[in-house]
Amino acid sequence: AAGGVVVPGLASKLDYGAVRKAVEEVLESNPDYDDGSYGPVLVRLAWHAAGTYDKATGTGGSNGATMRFAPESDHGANAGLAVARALLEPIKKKYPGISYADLWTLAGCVAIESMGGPSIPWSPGREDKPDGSYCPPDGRLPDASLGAAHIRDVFGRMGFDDREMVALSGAHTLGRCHADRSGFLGPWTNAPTTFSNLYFKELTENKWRKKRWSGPVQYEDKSGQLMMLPTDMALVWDRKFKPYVDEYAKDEDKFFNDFAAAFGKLMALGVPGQSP
Ligand code: DDH
Repeated sequence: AAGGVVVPGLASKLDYGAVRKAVEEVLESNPDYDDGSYGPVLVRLAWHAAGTYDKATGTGGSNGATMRFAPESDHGANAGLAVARALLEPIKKKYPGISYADLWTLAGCVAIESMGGPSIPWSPGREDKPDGSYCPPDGRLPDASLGAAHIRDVFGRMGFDDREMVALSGAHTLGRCHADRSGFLGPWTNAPTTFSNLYFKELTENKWRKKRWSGPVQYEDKSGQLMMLPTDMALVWDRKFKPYVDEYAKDEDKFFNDFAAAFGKLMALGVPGQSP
């Protein structure tokens, strides 16, 4: 296969359609989990595997699936992602020819597509590293308590521009915060298992105020049911981010197109033959 597939004979014979189907089948396999879908946590696994990339040194990124190992598995930002890794384990057993790194990223893309999102460009070719000595250092993923400068530091390090940063942030239309994982609490939208531009609509059309509680600073709407992180609010407070938020709130097709390109680029960072 094209793109330097690393398990010759195995990966080239692999039926990626069958792997995709296997991922689709686990998404809603447990109605008691969160909002009834593992989709959001699978998207988060794919993003945290990839979002450690550092363009300057070529280190980190989804290639390697180093989050299987300590110390990366224990990094605070990755709390809760063991759920997603364990969910994919039977699929890895059934299709041993796919690397963990390919499986995690593919599962994130399939989850987005199955929840109604755009189709994400994805190619195989990631190779698993053998141990934790390849883990990226802690602190490469964003800190939700910070602001626009921090978002630009972190995503600029991966090679993204302002528009891409806002587009990627739209993934928060999915899923929720868990007090026992990040300390934050609640979903961003009332449809957390449907991929849409609702996050941007909530950001621009709803009213947000600081939540009064003993937890970390977060924002809530009048209902008290929906939330925003400080980094989410930074997108409306920053003069350069805000126009993209407005654009995506108004034009879901534009959001889908930009998100698909940016998420596909994220999945490819540091992957031999795929990274810019
Ligand atoms: Fe996120 N995210 N994220 N996020 N994220 C959380 C949950 C989810 C930040 C912090 C948090 C992206 C960007 C940022 C998803 C996808 C993406 C949680 C809650 C925190 C905190 C975790 C928990 O308690 O379970 C910050 C900060 C940023 C930032 O940009 C500054 C991006 C780019 C993506 C992406 O996928 C492209 C998803 C999905 C979730 C929901 C997970 C779940 O279990 O539900």
